[in-house]
Amino acid sequence: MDEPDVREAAALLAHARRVVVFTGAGISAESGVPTFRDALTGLWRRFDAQALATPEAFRDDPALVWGWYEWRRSRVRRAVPNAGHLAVAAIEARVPDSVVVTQNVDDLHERAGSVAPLHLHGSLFAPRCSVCAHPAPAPDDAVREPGDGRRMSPPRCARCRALVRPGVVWFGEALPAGALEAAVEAASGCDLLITVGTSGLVYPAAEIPQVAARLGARVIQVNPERTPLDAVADVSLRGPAAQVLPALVR
Ligand code: BJW
Ligand code: ZN
Repeated sequence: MDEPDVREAAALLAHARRVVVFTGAGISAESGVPTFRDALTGLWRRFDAQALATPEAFRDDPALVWGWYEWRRSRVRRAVPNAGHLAVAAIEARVPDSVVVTQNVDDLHERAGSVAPLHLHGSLFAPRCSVCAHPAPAPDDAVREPGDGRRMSPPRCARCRALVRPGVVWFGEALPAGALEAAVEAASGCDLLITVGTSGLVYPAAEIPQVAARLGARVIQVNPERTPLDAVADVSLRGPAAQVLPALVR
């Protein structure tokens, strides 16, 4: 991480009035939650996205899909927010007009103190009916905890008896309209967007930093690797979020 770049980014933040923090799996990596596309540890390197993260996968093998998400949920339950999540909450506290937009399905922003982050890809903690969308309680971890890849039958809807599904957004599904609209509106009106720990490959979420840049906001990127979002970033801080973000709010 280059010191002049950190100073430039800290100055951009100090002068910003309306801030959007846009996060992806990388911000939770240092909490032990695996990302999707990292070379060695990414979930999509070990698991087949088509067989786990599509509506067709759930239709064809609901127990495989439910068991995999229960395994992911149990891992997140054991994880704790890191210094990156805490720094995001500190930015929110410092800049009254700020919005956290996350692609993550974990709850680490909330547990770090962020108020109502917008979850573009849903949540591991909000299962719902696959037919009538009635919300279902997240199962009690103490009762059943699946291992890596263990199949598990999903519960049934209390209202219509159809299968309950994970409350996440799978490939080919629409994003929650309210969250997406609020995110686009925040990105359109901000003067600074900080993108953290995302590969910027998944659409329409990856539009959010692009919308901000197009409408004149400055963009800071925090990521150890280059991404397609380098093209819209004014400053790219190439380091892990839990080291870089605290340096911006010191
Ligand atoms: C660190 C770090 C550290 C590491 N500190 N950084 C072309 C072809 C085929 C399909 C499409 C296409 N164009 C568009 C599509 C559609 C598709 C899509 O975008 N596909 C692309 C992959 C090509 N999009 C969709 O299907 C979306 N829906 C849609 O388009 O609907 C249309 C529609 C409209 C109306 C009606 C109906 C339909 C939905 C996308 C849903 C994405 N879902 C997932 C899974 C969620 C559930 C689950 O968790 O299982 O969301 S996929 C996965 O990717 C997850 C993430 O939120 C998302 C983004 O990943 P993210 O967060 O960027 O993670 P990584 O792993 O990619 O990157 C991590 C980064 O962190 C890396 O850069 C590291 O370097 C960095 N890092 N350590 C900081 N310590
Ligand atoms: Zn139902």
